[in-house]
Amino acid sequence: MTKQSDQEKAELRPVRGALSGLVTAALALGVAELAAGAIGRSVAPAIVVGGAAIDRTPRWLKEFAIEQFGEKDKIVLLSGIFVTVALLAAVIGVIATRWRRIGLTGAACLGLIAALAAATRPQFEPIDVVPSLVAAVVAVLGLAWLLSLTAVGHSAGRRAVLGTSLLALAAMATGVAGRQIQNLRTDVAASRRALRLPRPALPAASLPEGAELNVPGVSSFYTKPADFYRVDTALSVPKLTTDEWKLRIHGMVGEELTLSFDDLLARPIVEHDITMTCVSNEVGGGLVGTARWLGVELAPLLREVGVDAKSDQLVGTSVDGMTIGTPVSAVLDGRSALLAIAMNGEPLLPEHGFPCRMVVAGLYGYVSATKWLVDLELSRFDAFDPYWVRRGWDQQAPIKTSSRIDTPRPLSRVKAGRIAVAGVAWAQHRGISQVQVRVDGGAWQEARLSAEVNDDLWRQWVWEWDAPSGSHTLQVRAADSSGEIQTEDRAEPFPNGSSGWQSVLVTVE
Ligand SMILES: Nc1nc2c(c(=O)[nH]1)N[C@H]1C(S)=C(S)[C@@H](COP(=O)(O)O)O[C@H]1N2
Ligand SMILES: [Mo]
Repeated sequence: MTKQSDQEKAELRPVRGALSGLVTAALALGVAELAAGAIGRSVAPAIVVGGAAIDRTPRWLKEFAIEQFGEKDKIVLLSGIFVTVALLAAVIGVIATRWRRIGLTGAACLGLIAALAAATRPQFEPIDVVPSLVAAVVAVLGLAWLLSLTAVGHSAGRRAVLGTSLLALAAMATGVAGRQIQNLRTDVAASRRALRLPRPALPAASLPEGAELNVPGVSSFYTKPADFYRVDTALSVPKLTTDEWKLRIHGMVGEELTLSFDDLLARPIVEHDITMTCVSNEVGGGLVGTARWLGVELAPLLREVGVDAKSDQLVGTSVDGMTIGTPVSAVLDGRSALLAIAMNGEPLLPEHGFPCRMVVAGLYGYVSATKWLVDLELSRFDAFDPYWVRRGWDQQAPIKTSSRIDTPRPLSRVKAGRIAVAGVAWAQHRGISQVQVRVDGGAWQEARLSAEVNDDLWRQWVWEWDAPSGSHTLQVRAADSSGEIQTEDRAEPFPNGSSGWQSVLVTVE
């Protein structure tokens, strides 16, 4: 061997090391995906690490992420995890070319960290650490093997290229196969297709005339399921079929009850129109939507199991361990409170809680709307803090009166003359009685409201404006049915929902 090629080899070493680290990490993740498929649980390393990270994300970071990435925040987090793992794997690979032991230990540690993360997940079962442990073993063996190929001797280079390619292929094959197995084992799409929605014994009335103002640019009265905002902590959409689904109702009850999906369908089916809102909605924000929900009334079910008079909190738990606490009094006071199975005539979309979720009129989603619901426990507010309450949000959170300008859009340019200023307003379970608009801080003008359908729904509004040229600020405010006008005081969403009047700046030319 010539001196020159020796030198070349030394220069190439870090590159080979980094590549070996990367390919081994990919293979470890691929095999872990297979293992997750084999045990039939959504516990691939990136998922458990991401889930653990979400649960520990400080509020400022969460708010920043939602502001920057919106509903793409989960893709961003997962990508961040993969990039981090790739960087660490490359560094470990380089280190391993010089200090084999340290490198291999590093590789094992990555898998062990994931196993640790798995063990902290709410629905943890011991078997959930298996994919991460398998990843650790594969990482160590794979890296050691690749390093042994590149180490010494004639045609080490060629063997290294072959070995690396082989592992890369195996990584892809195992990853894809693992995913496939997971999808086949729990075929949510098939379960959803197979679900024949029952007819409601009590259908919702069709919309009265004038419920929809048909002003271009205003949110449609019913929000399409695909356009409906999505807010949850689930890194991968929980998979649950109607066959597997069961709902246990227990805790402070006379007699506990477990329902299968067929049991649920056998009960009287109702249909209710409800506008749902997220507590994280900023003034003027889009985390609000309306749907026609099909499902089973919750109040009769609670009466059937016999709720202890001392129980004041109904805790819903989802299949992925989210907990949400709802006042028992709200569920029993006659308002719409449903175990919903469909939205606007279609089975729930997987991301909106298929096959069954809770919906309660008048309460923010984090205290009422458990998706992928599998457990209802009658408890007490002083005995149990659900997920968001543990993170400082209020135990109880009725929706605040709010109004939003949908058109003209903020910072848009419009032509001088008559234009429609329009939007929506909501104060669920109290109802909206009035919406007012003003320009540049002038006198408040009455907007025309759409026909009221029920007090759990938003109303559209419109105000005709003779827009003079120049820059103008439009403001809106609404009053609920008691006549109380929404407060001007600005509040951030934390800890019980935003407040304040929305201002929209437009340029008229
Ligand atoms: N399992 C589960 N259910 C959940 C959540 C969640 O993170 N996990 N988020 C809640 C919140 S904060 C809101 S606002 C609503 C949103 O429902 P959507 O995504 O169908 O619009 O779901 C609620 N139900
Ligand atoms: Mo929410």
